[in-house]
Amino acid sequence: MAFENLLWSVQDGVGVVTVNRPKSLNALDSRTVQELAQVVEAARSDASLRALVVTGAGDKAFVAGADIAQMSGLSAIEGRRFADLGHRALAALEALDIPTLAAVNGFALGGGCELALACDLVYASEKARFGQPEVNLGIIPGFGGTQRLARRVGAMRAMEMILTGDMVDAARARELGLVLEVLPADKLMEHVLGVARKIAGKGAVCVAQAKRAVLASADTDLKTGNELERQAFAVLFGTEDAREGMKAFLEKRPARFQGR
Ligand code: CO8
Repeated sequence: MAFENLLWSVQDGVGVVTVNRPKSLNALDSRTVQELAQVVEAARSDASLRALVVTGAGDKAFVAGADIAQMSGLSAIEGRRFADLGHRALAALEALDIPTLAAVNGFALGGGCELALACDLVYASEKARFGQPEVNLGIIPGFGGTQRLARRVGAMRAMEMILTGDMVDAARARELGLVLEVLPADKLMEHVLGVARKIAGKGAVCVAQAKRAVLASADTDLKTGNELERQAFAVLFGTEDAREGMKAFLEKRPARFQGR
């Protein structure tokens, strides 16, 4: 796949998508968001892909937000369309069966913070800065930030970030629960790819079921969520991977999962 504003590579079943507009700190214009949606759709229909890593080009930014130059000319209707485009792309990213990992290598602001929030696992370099600075532009987060940030860090902490527009550094982002781990800049990608490969080596069906069940916990009552877990647990006993995983344990050898 070739794109104007993204780089795309696949190695050992792990896809890496890099937002590549370094001159504007990888800001998301509508074309870039459309291309992200295309990558997500391709990832969804490629059974050989086992994990997806999202990062930004250069050493300064992950994604510094939506492209303010493009956004400045939007009417209310066009603003709504832009928000719809972003929401669709991020919802599709979140809904992928494979794990998604954000390698936040610099500024993750506005739509960039929201892109990271739509990923399952977020790792950051020491240089990363997170923020929802939309209030400084007279707008609010429009790619799911008010919802996903509040769910991930709690409503009051999300409120502080969204109402002040202040950035938080990587260490604070980790304290808030926005980031799992902070790594030296030159170790970030290696670490994230290592985690991606580790998960890629598990059974794809149980990874997908586990991901769905955990995601459901965000907006499902406990009783419904626990029932969903029991259903998924039962379904997995019909897979070859479950036979193989338990057999391999009993035979004291590594499991060879086939994803079925
Ligand atoms: N959009 C467009 N261009 C940008 C953006 C951006 N978000 N961020 C940086 N750039 C450009 C700058 O204009 C500059 O371009 P040029 O060299 O042509 O002047 C270049 O990138 C480098 O940036 P700076 O010179 O500003 O670099 P600094 O190191 O001085 O500052 C910052 C870095 C702090 C990241 C600063 O660039 C900044 O504050 N950027 C804007 C961050 C921001 O406000 N992001 C939120 C945007 S709004 C948003 O994301 C809403 C999402 C949902 C929208 C829903 C639809 C309605």
